[in-house]
Amino acid sequence: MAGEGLTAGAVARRLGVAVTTLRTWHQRYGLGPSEHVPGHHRRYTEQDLDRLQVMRRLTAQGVAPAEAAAWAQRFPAAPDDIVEPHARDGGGHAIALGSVVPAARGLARAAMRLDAPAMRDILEMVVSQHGVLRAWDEVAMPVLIGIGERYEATQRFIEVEHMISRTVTEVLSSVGRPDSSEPPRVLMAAAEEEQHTLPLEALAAALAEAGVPSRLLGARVPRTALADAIDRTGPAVVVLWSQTPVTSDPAQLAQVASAPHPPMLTAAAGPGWPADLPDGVVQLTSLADAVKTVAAAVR
Ligand code: B12
Repeated sequence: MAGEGLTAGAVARRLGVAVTTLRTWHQRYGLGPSEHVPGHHRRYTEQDLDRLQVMRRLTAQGVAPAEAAAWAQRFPAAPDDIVEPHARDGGGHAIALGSVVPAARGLARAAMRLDAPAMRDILEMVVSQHGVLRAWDEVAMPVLIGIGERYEATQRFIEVEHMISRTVTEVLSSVGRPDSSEPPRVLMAAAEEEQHTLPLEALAAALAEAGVPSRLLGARVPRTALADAIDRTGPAVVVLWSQTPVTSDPAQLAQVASAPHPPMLTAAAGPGWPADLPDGVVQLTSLADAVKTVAAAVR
Protein backbone atom coordinates (compact mmCIF):
# COMPACT_ATOMS: atom_id res chain seq x y z
CA MET A 1 0.00 0.00 0.00
CA ALA A 2 2.99 2.31 0.59
CA GLY A 3 3.07 5.05 -2.00
CA GLU A 4 -0.50 4.29 -3.12
CA GLY A 5 -2.19 6.28 -0.40
CA LEU A 6 -4.28 9.34 -1.20
CA THR A 7 -3.34 12.92 -0.44
CA ALA A 8 -5.66 15.15 1.56
CA GLY A 9 -6.55 16.99 -1.65
CA ALA A 10 -7.50 13.78 -3.45
CA VAL A 11 -9.63 12.60 -0.51
CA ALA A 12 -11.34 16.00 -0.26
CA ARG A 13 -12.22 15.83 -3.96
CA ARG A 14 -13.56 12.28 -3.69
CA LEU A 15 -15.71 13.15 -0.70
CA GLY A 16 -16.73 16.59 -1.89
CA VAL A 17 -15.57 18.34 1.30
CA ALA A 18 -12.98 21.06 1.90
CA VAL A 19 -9.42 20.13 2.89
CA THR A 20 -9.90 22.25 6.02
CA THR A 21 -12.86 20.06 6.99
CA LEU A 22 -10.64 16.99 6.65
CA ARG A 23 -8.08 18.65 8.92
CA THR A 24 -10.74 19.38 11.51
CA TRP A 25 -11.99 15.78 11.40
CA HIS A 26 -8.40 14.64 11.86
CA GLN A 27 -7.56 16.96 14.74
CA ARG A 28 -10.83 16.73 16.64
CA TYR A 29 -11.96 13.18 15.98
CA GLY A 30 -8.86 11.25 15.03
CA LEU A 31 -10.10 10.48 11.51
CA GLY A 32 -6.78 11.20 9.91
CA PRO A 33 -4.46 9.54 7.42
CA SER A 34 -2.83 6.43 8.82
CA GLU A 35 -0.21 5.64 6.18
CA HIS A 36 3.23 7.06 6.75
CA VAL A 37 5.64 7.32 3.83
CA PRO A 38 9.03 8.58 5.08
CA GLY A 39 9.79 12.06 3.78
CA HIS A 40 6.18 12.69 2.73
CA HIS A 41 2.98 13.93 4.27
CA ARG A 42 0.86 11.14 5.70
CA ARG A 43 -1.40 9.46 3.15
CA TYR A 44 -4.99 8.25 3.45
CA THR A 45 -5.55 4.53 2.95
CA GLU A 46 -8.74 2.97 1.52
CA GLN A 47 -9.80 2.20 5.09
CA ASP A 48 -9.28 5.83 6.12
CA LEU A 49 -11.42 6.77 3.14
CA ASP A 50 -14.17 4.33 4.17
CA ARG A 51 -14.24 5.87 7.63
CA LEU A 52 -14.41 9.36 6.17
CA GLN A 53 -17.21 8.36 3.84
CA VAL A 54 -19.26 7.21 6.83
CA MET A 55 -18.39 10.51 8.57
CA ARG A 56 -19.41 12.60 5.58
CA ARG A 57 -22.67 10.72 5.02
CA LEU A 58 -23.76 10.97 8.66
CA THR A 59 -22.82 14.62 9.13
CA ALA A 60 -24.64 15.47 5.89
CA GLN A 61 -27.71 13.90 7.46
CA GLY A 62 -27.44 16.10 10.52
CA VAL A 63 -25.76 13.66 12.92
CA ALA A 64 -23.52 15.55 15.38
CA PRO A 65 -19.86 15.28 14.26
CA ALA A 66 -18.66 13.62 17.47
CA GLU A 67 -21.36 10.96 17.19
CA ALA A 68 -20.75 10.48 13.47
CA ALA A 69 -17.02 10.07 14.16
CA ALA A 70 -17.73 7.45 16.81
CA TRP A 71 -19.78 5.56 14.23
CA ALA A 72 -17.12 5.89 11.60
CA GLN A 73 -14.47 4.54 13.98
CA ARG A 74 -16.70 1.67 15.01
CA PHE A 75 -17.98 0.53 11.63
CA PRO A 76 -15.44 1.19 8.90
CA ALA A 77 -15.34 -1.17 5.95
CA ALA A 78 -13.19 -4.26 6.37
CA PRO A 79 -10.09 -4.43 4.20
CA ASP A 80 -10.93 -7.72 2.53
CA ASP A 81 -13.98 -9.86 1.90
CA ILE A 82 -13.73 -11.90 5.05
CA VAL A 83 -14.98 -10.82 8.44
CA GLU A 84 -12.63 -11.91 11.21
CA PRO A 85 -14.07 -10.85 14.54
CA HIS A 86 -11.81 -12.93 16.78
CA ALA A 87 -8.36 -12.94 15.28
CA ARG A 88 -7.05 -14.15 18.64
CA ASP A 89 -8.94 -17.39 18.20
CA GLY A 90 -6.62 -18.32 15.40
CA GLY A 91 -9.09 -17.77 12.58
CA GLY A 92 -12.00 -19.90 11.53
CA HIS A 93 -14.57 -17.51 13.02
CA ALA A 94 -15.34 -15.78 9.78
CA ILE A 95 -18.28 -15.12 7.54
CA ALA A 96 -17.43 -15.00 3.86
CA LEU A 97 -19.43 -12.14 2.40
CA GLY A 98 -18.13 -11.47 -1.09
CA SER A 99 -18.66 -7.94 -2.29
CA VAL A 100 -21.00 -6.16 0.12
CA VAL A 101 -21.63 -2.70 1.54
CA PRO A 102 -19.73 -1.68 4.71
CA ALA A 103 -22.85 -1.94 6.87
CA ALA A 104 -23.09 -5.64 6.01
CA ARG A 105 -19.51 -6.16 7.17
CA GLY A 106 -20.29 -4.28 10.38
CA LEU A 107 -23.38 -6.42 10.89
CA ALA A 108 -21.44 -9.64 10.33
CA ARG A 109 -18.77 -8.59 12.81
CA ALA A 110 -21.34 -7.57 15.39
CA ALA A 111 -23.20 -10.85 14.83
CA MET A 112 -20.08 -12.91 15.45
CA ARG A 113 -19.46 -10.92 18.65
CA LEU A 114 -23.10 -11.58 19.63
CA ASP A 115 -23.34 -7.81 20.02
CA ALA A 116 -27.09 -7.24 19.67
CA PRO A 117 -27.06 -3.46 20.35
CA ALA A 118 -24.50 -2.93 17.58
CA MET A 119 -26.48 -5.13 15.19
CA ARG A 120 -29.62 -3.17 16.00
CA ASP A 121 -27.84 0.18 15.52
CA ILE A 122 -26.60 -0.84 12.10
CA LEU A 123 -29.90 -2.25 10.89
CA GLU A 124 -31.91 0.67 12.25
CA MET A 125 -29.58 3.12 10.60
CA VAL A 126 -29.81 1.41 7.21
CA VAL A 127 -33.59 1.03 7.44
CA SER A 128 -34.06 4.69 8.32
CA GLN A 129 -31.65 5.90 5.65
CA HIS A 130 -32.43 3.55 2.79
CA GLY A 131 -35.63 1.72 3.64
CA VAL A 132 -36.45 -1.91 4.35
CA LEU A 133 -35.81 -3.18 0.84
CA ARG A 134 -32.18 -2.12 0.74
CA ALA A 135 -31.59 -2.96 4.40
CA TRP A 136 -32.76 -6.51 3.65
CA ASP A 137 -31.21 -7.04 0.22
CA GLU A 138 -27.86 -5.36 0.82
CA VAL A 139 -27.24 -5.82 4.54
CA ALA A 140 -29.33 -8.47 6.33
CA MET A 141 -29.65 -10.99 3.50
CA PRO A 142 -25.96 -11.39 2.56
CA VAL A 143 -25.03 -11.77 6.21
CA LEU A 144 -27.78 -14.35 6.83
CA ILE A 145 -26.72 -16.32 3.77
CA GLY A 146 -23.08 -16.10 4.89
CA ILE A 147 -23.98 -17.35 8.35
CA GLY A 148 -25.98 -20.19 6.81
CA GLU A 149 -22.97 -21.22 4.74
CA ARG A 150 -20.76 -21.04 7.81
CA TYR A 151 -23.18 -23.25 9.70
CA GLU A 152 -23.31 -25.74 6.84
CA ALA A 153 -19.51 -25.94 6.70
CA THR A 154 -18.92 -26.23 10.45
CA GLN A 155 -22.22 -27.22 12.10
CA ARG A 156 -21.48 -24.32 14.46
CA PHE A 157 -22.59 -20.72 15.07
CA ILE A 158 -26.24 -21.54 15.76
CA GLU A 159 -25.99 -19.00 18.58
CA VAL A 160 -25.04 -16.37 15.99
CA GLU A 161 -27.95 -17.40 13.78
CA HIS A 162 -30.37 -17.06 16.68
CA MET A 163 -29.01 -13.73 17.85
CA ILE A 164 -29.08 -12.12 14.42
CA SER A 165 -32.54 -13.56 13.70
CA ARG A 166 -33.88 -12.04 16.87
CA THR A 167 -32.34 -8.66 16.13
CA VAL A 168 -33.57 -8.61 12.53
CA THR A 169 -37.06 -9.44 13.85
CA GLU A 170 -36.89 -6.58 16.38
CA VAL A 171 -35.81 -4.02 13.82
CA LEU A 172 -38.30 -5.11 11.16
CA SER A 173 -41.17 -5.11 13.62
CA SER A 174 -40.27 -1.60 14.79
CA VAL A 175 -40.88 -0.19 11.30
CA GLY A 176 -44.02 1.96 11.55
CA ARG A 177 -47.19 0.25 10.39
CA PRO A 178 -49.70 2.17 8.25
CA ASP A 179 -52.40 3.88 10.21
CA SER A 180 -55.31 2.23 8.54
CA SER A 181 -58.94 1.96 9.48
CA GLU A 182 -59.32 -0.74 6.81
CA PRO A 183 -58.53 -4.30 7.89
CA PRO A 184 -55.38 -5.74 6.29
CA ARG A 185 -56.06 -7.55 3.01
CA VAL A 186 -52.74 -9.39 2.94
CA LEU A 187 -52.23 -12.59 4.96
CA MET A 188 -48.81 -14.18 5.30
CA ALA A 189 -47.71 -17.43 6.88
CA ALA A 190 -44.86 -19.88 6.93
CA ALA A 191 -45.78 -23.29 5.54
CA GLU A 192 -46.50 -26.24 7.80
CA GLU A 193 -43.43 -27.08 9.91
CA GLU A 194 -41.53 -24.13 8.40
CA GLN A 195 -39.54 -22.24 11.05
CA HIS A 196 -38.00 -19.60 8.78
CA THR A 197 -40.02 -16.37 8.88
CA LEU A 198 -37.56 -13.49 8.46
CA PRO A 199 -38.28 -12.93 4.74
CA LEU A 200 -41.99 -12.59 5.52
CA GLU A 201 -41.15 -10.18 8.34
CA ALA A 202 -39.15 -8.16 5.80
CA LEU A 203 -42.11 -8.27 3.42
CA ALA A 204 -44.51 -7.08 6.14
CA ALA A 205 -42.17 -4.18 6.99
CA ALA A 206 -41.55 -3.26 3.34
CA LEU A 207 -45.28 -3.34 2.59
CA ALA A 208 -45.88 -1.16 5.64
CA GLU A 209 -43.38 1.36 4.25
CA ALA A 210 -45.39 1.31 1.02
CA GLY A 211 -48.58 1.97 3.02
CA VAL A 212 -49.94 -1.58 2.74
CA PRO A 213 -51.04 -3.21 6.01
CA SER A 214 -50.72 -6.97 6.41
CA ARG A 215 -51.19 -9.83 8.87
CA LEU A 216 -48.29 -12.17 9.53
CA LEU A 217 -49.24 -15.41 11.27
CA GLY A 218 -45.64 -16.56 11.77
CA ALA A 219 -43.84 -19.90 11.79
CA ARG A 220 -45.21 -23.43 11.27
CA VAL A 221 -48.79 -22.64 10.41
CA PRO A 222 -50.85 -25.86 10.08
CA ARG A 223 -53.05 -25.94 6.98
CA THR A 224 -56.24 -26.09 9.04
CA ALA A 225 -55.21 -22.95 10.95
CA LEU A 226 -54.40 -21.16 7.70
CA ALA A 227 -57.75 -22.19 6.21
CA ASP A 228 -59.54 -20.87 9.32
CA ALA A 229 -57.65 -17.57 9.14
CA ILE A 230 -58.55 -17.17 5.46
CA ASP A 231 -62.16 -17.98 6.23
CA ARG A 232 -62.31 -15.46 9.02
CA THR A 233 -60.43 -12.54 7.42
CA GLY A 234 -61.14 -12.96 3.67
CA PRO A 235 -57.74 -11.74 2.45
CA ALA A 236 -57.16 -10.57 -1.13
CA VAL A 237 -53.61 -11.95 -1.03
CA VAL A 238 -52.12 -14.96 0.74
CA VAL A 239 -48.35 -15.43 0.79
CA LEU A 240 -46.97 -18.76 1.96
CA TRP A 241 -43.24 -19.06 2.70
CA SER A 242 -41.21 -22.25 2.36
CA GLN A 243 -37.46 -22.10 2.89
CA THR A 244 -36.61 -25.71 2.11
CA PRO A 245 -38.16 -28.52 0.05
CA VAL A 246 -38.88 -30.43 3.28
CA THR A 247 -41.59 -27.92 4.22
CA SER A 248 -43.01 -27.29 0.76
CA ASP A 249 -46.13 -29.26 0.07
CA PRO A 250 -47.80 -27.79 -3.03
CA ALA A 251 -51.08 -29.31 -1.77
CA GLN A 252 -51.07 -26.62 0.95
CA LEU A 253 -50.97 -23.97 -1.77
CA ALA A 254 -53.65 -25.73 -3.82
CA GLN A 255 -55.88 -25.77 -0.74
CA VAL A 256 -55.51 -21.99 -0.37
CA ALA A 257 -56.13 -21.31 -4.06
CA SER A 258 -59.28 -23.45 -4.04
CA ALA A 259 -60.76 -22.22 -0.72
CA PRO A 260 -64.52 -21.50 -0.76
CA HIS A 261 -63.67 -17.78 -1.03
CA PRO A 262 -60.17 -17.92 -2.52
CA PRO A 263 -57.85 -14.94 -2.38
CA MET A 264 -57.36 -12.97 -5.60
CA LEU A 265 -53.68 -13.82 -5.38
CA THR A 266 -52.14 -16.95 -3.86
CA ALA A 267 -48.37 -16.57 -3.80
CA ALA A 268 -45.62 -19.11 -3.16
CA ALA A 269 -42.53 -17.43 -1.75
CA GLY A 270 -39.17 -18.89 -0.83
CA PRO A 271 -36.60 -21.25 -2.33
CA GLY A 272 -38.34 -24.35 -0.95
CA TRP A 273 -41.16 -24.42 -3.49
CA PRO A 274 -40.80 -26.47 -6.68
CA ALA A 275 -40.97 -24.68 -10.05
CA ASP A 276 -44.14 -26.56 -10.92
CA LEU A 277 -46.88 -24.97 -8.81
CA PRO A 278 -50.63 -25.65 -8.63
CA ASP A 279 -52.83 -23.70 -11.08
CA GLY A 280 -53.45 -20.10 -10.15
CA VAL A 281 -50.46 -19.87 -7.78
CA VAL A 282 -47.91 -17.14 -8.47
CA GLN A 283 -44.26 -17.51 -7.51
CA LEU A 284 -42.50 -14.57 -5.84
CA THR A 285 -38.75 -14.53 -6.26
CA SER A 286 -37.41 -11.52 -4.36
CA LEU A 287 -38.49 -9.00 -1.76
CA ALA A 288 -38.81 -6.28 -4.42
CA ASP A 289 -40.88 -8.57 -6.62
CA ALA A 290 -43.09 -9.50 -3.67
CA VAL A 291 -43.71 -5.87 -2.62
CA LYS A 292 -44.58 -4.90 -6.18
CA THR A 293 -46.87 -7.87 -6.87
CA VAL A 294 -48.66 -7.81 -3.52
CA ALA A 295 -49.13 -4.03 -3.46
CA ALA A 296 -50.50 -4.11 -7.03
CA ALA A 297 -52.98 -6.85 -6.08
CA VAL A 298 -54.50 -4.89 -3.18
CA ARG A 299 -54.64 -1.49 -4.93
C1 B12 B 1 -31.99 -17.64 10.26
C2 B12 B 1 -32.02 -19.10 9.88
C3 B12 B 1 -32.68 -19.98 10.73
C4 B12 B 1 -33.50 -19.51 11.93
C5 B12 B 1 -34.82 -18.89 11.42
C6 B12 B 1 -35.33 -17.78 12.31
C7 B12 B 1 -36.47 -17.04 11.68
N1 B12 B 1 -37.21 -16.39 12.53
O1 B12 B 1 -36.70 -17.03 10.48
C8 B12 B 1 -33.69 -20.84 12.71
C9 B12 B 1 -32.58 -20.93 13.76
C10 B12 B 1 -35.04 -21.04 13.38
C11 B12 B 1 -33.41 -21.88 11.62
C12 B12 B 1 -33.80 -23.18 11.71
C13 B12 B 1 -33.42 -24.17 10.81
N2 B12 B 1 -32.60 -24.02 9.76
CO1 B12 B 1 -32.07 -22.31 9.08
N3 B12 B 1 -31.31 -20.79 8.35
C14 B12 B 1 -31.39 -19.55 8.70
C15 B12 B 1 -30.64 -18.68 7.67
C16 B12 B 1 -29.29 -18.28 8.28
C17 B12 B 1 -31.40 -17.46 7.18
C18 B12 B 1 -32.85 -17.77 6.79
C19 B12 B 1 -33.45 -16.68 5.97
O2 B12 B 1 -34.05 -15.75 6.53
N4 B12 B 1 -33.30 -16.75 4.61
C20 B12 B 1 -33.82 -15.81 3.67
C21 B12 B 1 -32.69 -15.21 2.80
C22 B12 B 1 -31.73 -14.42 3.68
O3 B12 B 1 -31.94 -16.23 2.18
P1 B12 B 1 -32.46 -17.04 0.90
O4 B12 B 1 -33.75 -17.68 1.16
O5 B12 B 1 -31.32 -17.92 0.48
O6 B12 B 1 -32.69 -15.86 -0.18
C23 B12 B 1 -32.95 -16.15 -1.52
C24 B12 B 1 -34.44 -16.20 -1.89
O7 B12 B 1 -35.24 -16.70 -0.84
C25 B12 B 1 -34.79 -14.79 -2.28
N5 B12 B 1 -35.35 -13.96 -1.21
C26 B12 B 1 -34.67 -13.40 -0.20
N6 B12 B 1 -35.49 -12.70 0.58
C27 B12 B 1 -36.73 -12.80 0.07
C28 B12 B 1 -37.94 -12.26 0.50
C29 B12 B 1 -39.10 -12.54 -0.23
C30 B12 B 1 -40.41 -11.98 0.25
C31 B12 B 1 -39.04 -13.34 -1.39
C32 B12 B 1 -40.27 -13.65 -2.15
C33 B12 B 1 -37.80 -13.88 -1.81
C34 B12 B 1 -36.66 -13.60 -1.08
O8 B12 B 1 -33.58 -14.20 -2.68
C35 B12 B 1 -32.44 -14.94 -2.26
C36 B12 B 1 -31.61 -15.29 -3.48
O9 B12 B 1 -32.32 -16.09 -4.34
C37 B12 B 1 -30.52 -19.68 6.49
C38 B12 B 1 -29.44 -19.39 5.46
C39 B12 B 1 -30.09 -19.05 4.09
N7 B12 B 1 -29.34 -19.07 3.04
O10 B12 B 1 -31.27 -18.77 3.99
C40 B12 B 1 -30.47 -21.04 7.19
C41 B12 B 1 -30.97 -22.26 6.44
C42 B12 B 1 -32.18 -21.93 5.60
N8 B12 B 1 -31.36 -23.15 7.53
C43 B12 B 1 -31.07 -24.38 7.29
C44 B12 B 1 -31.38 -25.45 8.17
C45 B12 B 1 -30.77 -26.81 7.81
C46 B12 B 1 -32.19 -25.24 9.30
C47 B12 B 1 -32.71 -26.33 10.25
C48 B12 B 1 -33.17 -27.63 9.59
C49 B12 B 1 -31.59 -26.55 11.26
C50 B12 B 1 -31.85 -27.69 12.22
N9 B12 B 1 -30.99 -28.69 12.10
O11 B12 B 1 -32.76 -27.65 13.00
C51 B12 B 1 -33.87 -25.57 10.93
C52 B12 B 1 -35.15 -25.67 10.07
C53 B12 B 1 -36.32 -26.19 10.75
C54 B12 B 1 -37.56 -26.00 9.88
N10 B12 B 1 -38.32 -27.03 9.76
O12 B12 B 1 -37.83 -24.97 9.32
C55 B12 B 1 -30.38 -24.58 5.94
C56 B12 B 1 -31.34 -25.20 4.90
C57 B12 B 1 -30.62 -26.14 3.97
C58 B12 B 1 -31.59 -26.70 2.95
N11 B12 B 1 -31.62 -26.10 1.77
O13 B12 B 1 -32.30 -27.60 3.26
C59 B12 B 1 -29.91 -23.13 5.64
C60 B12 B 1 -29.87 -22.78 4.14
C61 B12 B 1 -28.50 -22.97 6.24
C62 B12 B 1 -27.48 -23.82 5.51
N12 B12 B 1 -26.78 -23.27 4.56
O14 B12 B 1 -27.31 -24.95 5.85
N13 B12 B 1 -32.73 -21.34 10.59
